[in-house]
Amino acid sequence: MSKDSKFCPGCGQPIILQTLYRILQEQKSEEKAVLGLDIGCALLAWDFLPINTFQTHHGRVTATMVGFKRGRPDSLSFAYTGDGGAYAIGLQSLMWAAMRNDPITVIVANNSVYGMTGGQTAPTTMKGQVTDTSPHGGELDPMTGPELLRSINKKAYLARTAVNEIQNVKMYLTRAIETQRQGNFSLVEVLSFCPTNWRVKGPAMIEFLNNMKEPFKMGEF
Ligand SMILES: Cc1ncc(C[n+]2csc(CCOP(=O)(O)OP(=O)(O)O)c2C)c(N)n1
Ligand code: SF4
Ligand SMILES: [Mg+2]
Repeated sequence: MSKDSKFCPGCGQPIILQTLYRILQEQKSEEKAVLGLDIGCALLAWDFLPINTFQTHHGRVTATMVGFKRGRPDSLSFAYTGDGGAYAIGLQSLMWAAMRNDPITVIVANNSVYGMTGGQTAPTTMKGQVTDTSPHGGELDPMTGPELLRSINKKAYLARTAVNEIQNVKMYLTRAIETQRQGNFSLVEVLSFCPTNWRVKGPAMIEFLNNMKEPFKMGEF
């Protein structure tokens, strides 16, 4: 089904990608799908699934996949990105895609840090969360992407779940794909394990993820 993973052991991102692929298989849509990858640990998915992929620059995957969809309106266009790529450097193009109601599906793996570059503070870093660049704990409430986009697009499908709620990952991604097919914008944020940068293992990893569900509300918005 997929090639060897280049993600760290325990990373949540393969769960998201495998779930997406399973849905595409069930819908017999693998050939229509194109997966755009942001820079960040998303790039480790470049040959993970047997579907066509695009590699883009950091924060540029939404704009790239909007362009792809315009060129190939019959495709299923996915922008796969980390929280930093979506809500920091890529926020402008994400907001404009939502404002224009571009019919693509954005999937955000939210691990609350800049994972690939060593775990620095991101817009999603939680109040009190210690990172290398917030040694005394994050000072702000984290940015909540789906809630923000709701205020600028009433037709979009916007949801948040977590990699340890696999049924919802599948259900929300399915609804997001259906939304794209109907011609509207969709975004699913998935809270995802980053044991390497959280510097936790085993049960502590699950506890960390579950604690994220306090500032990041689960559900459809
Ligand atoms: C224009 C640009 N700025 C900065 C970087 C360095 N950079 C690479 S990945 C990354 C952070 C990725 O964090 P996130 O988007 O949350 O993805 P994650 O690795 O956590 O999955 C940064 C800052 C870059 N590659 N390009
Ligand atoms: S650094 Fe974190 S997000 Fe990146 S592959 Fe490793 S566990 Fe996954
Ligand atoms: Mg991240």
